[in-house]
Amino acid sequence: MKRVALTVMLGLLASAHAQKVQVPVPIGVALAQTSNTALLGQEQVIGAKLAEKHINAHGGINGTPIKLVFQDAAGDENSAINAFQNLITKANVVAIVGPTLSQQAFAADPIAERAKVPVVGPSNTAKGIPQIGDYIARVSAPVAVVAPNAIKQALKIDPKIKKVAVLYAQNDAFSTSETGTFQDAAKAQGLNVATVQKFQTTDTDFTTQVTAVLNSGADLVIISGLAADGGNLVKQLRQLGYKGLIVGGNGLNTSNIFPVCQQYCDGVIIAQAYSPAQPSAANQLFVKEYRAQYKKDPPQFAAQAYAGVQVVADALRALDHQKKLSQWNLDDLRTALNKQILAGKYNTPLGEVRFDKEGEVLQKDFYVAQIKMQDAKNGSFVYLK
Ligand code: 1QQ
Repeated sequence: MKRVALTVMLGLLASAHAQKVQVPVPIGVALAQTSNTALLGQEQVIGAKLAEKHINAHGGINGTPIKLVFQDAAGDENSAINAFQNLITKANVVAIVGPTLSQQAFAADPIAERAKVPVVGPSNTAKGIPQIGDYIARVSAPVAVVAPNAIKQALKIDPKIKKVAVLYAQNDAFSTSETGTFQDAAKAQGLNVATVQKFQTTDTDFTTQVTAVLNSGADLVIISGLAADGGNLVKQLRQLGYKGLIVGGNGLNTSNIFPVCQQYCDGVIIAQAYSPAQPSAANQLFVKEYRAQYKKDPPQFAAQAYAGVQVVADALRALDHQKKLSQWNLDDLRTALNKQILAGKYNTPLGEVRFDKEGEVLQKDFYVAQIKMQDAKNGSFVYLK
């Protein structure tokens, strides 16, 4: 009797370690589906789902379909940690695409690192993300590479700009990282940083900061925050009389800010790591499929989430060629998948993408867009030359 019980127990222990890879192949997606951060996350969910549909319509992983397992990571650290834990231990995913914010990545990515589960960050742009661990890569180019392009464009539009007011959300890791880049880039362009103002991503009243901006005599305002706070800040800057150009960072990079700043969104300049005009076949297919469903061009966050899922699927396909996925045990596959992700080259909507040995994305083309509002509701991102 005792021996039977022991054998059963040992068997259970062994099976936990020799877990097979499920079919369809589960890929975790931990994005902001609720909270204010969903203004950014919604577009990512759309991109990830389009990738799943496209991949499975084209034979999946050499005939085996993938299945995205969504866990809402909302906008805070604990929700992201819970989402990661569920995906890793309950859903037995082979990899995770997420979370939405760098602030969340610094909290949740170490969980995946310890469990040896590869993470592909779809929108984490703060400095230091790939360095969280060996299993952490990102398809979202860092602020240092993307953000300075917006300042160059602002100077092209108005070469007389001299004084800059910089504002940032001090409770958000991405915003503090991006403002550092913006301030360095402004100085490198010979601009005078007249004032630096802080706020919280939860703030709704920016009277103090806007007053300081107006008093500084700045002729360029640069904002690093998220969508709701950033949108409100743009609106209040205009309502209180600021007339100069505004550069918004990546946290404002969504048409979901239109209902927040309405007609006052007009003219905001935002650097882009994606363009619908990127000429690769992979992108033109993505644009076609996105337009068919949403009747407009895909935004950056959708393209990056699509690329994140695609990277995982392409890497799985390469491994499946070596040994059918159903023959792997899960732990071994996760480790091999991480290596393969870093080794591969991917034709994505972002263009050709590779990774350096730390998991930093290597991507060629960057862009700048400017918001054009037709009225208080309808607008678009117009790409600048
Ligand atoms: C980050 C970001 C966000 C603004 C993306 C949604 O770039 O947190 O790193």
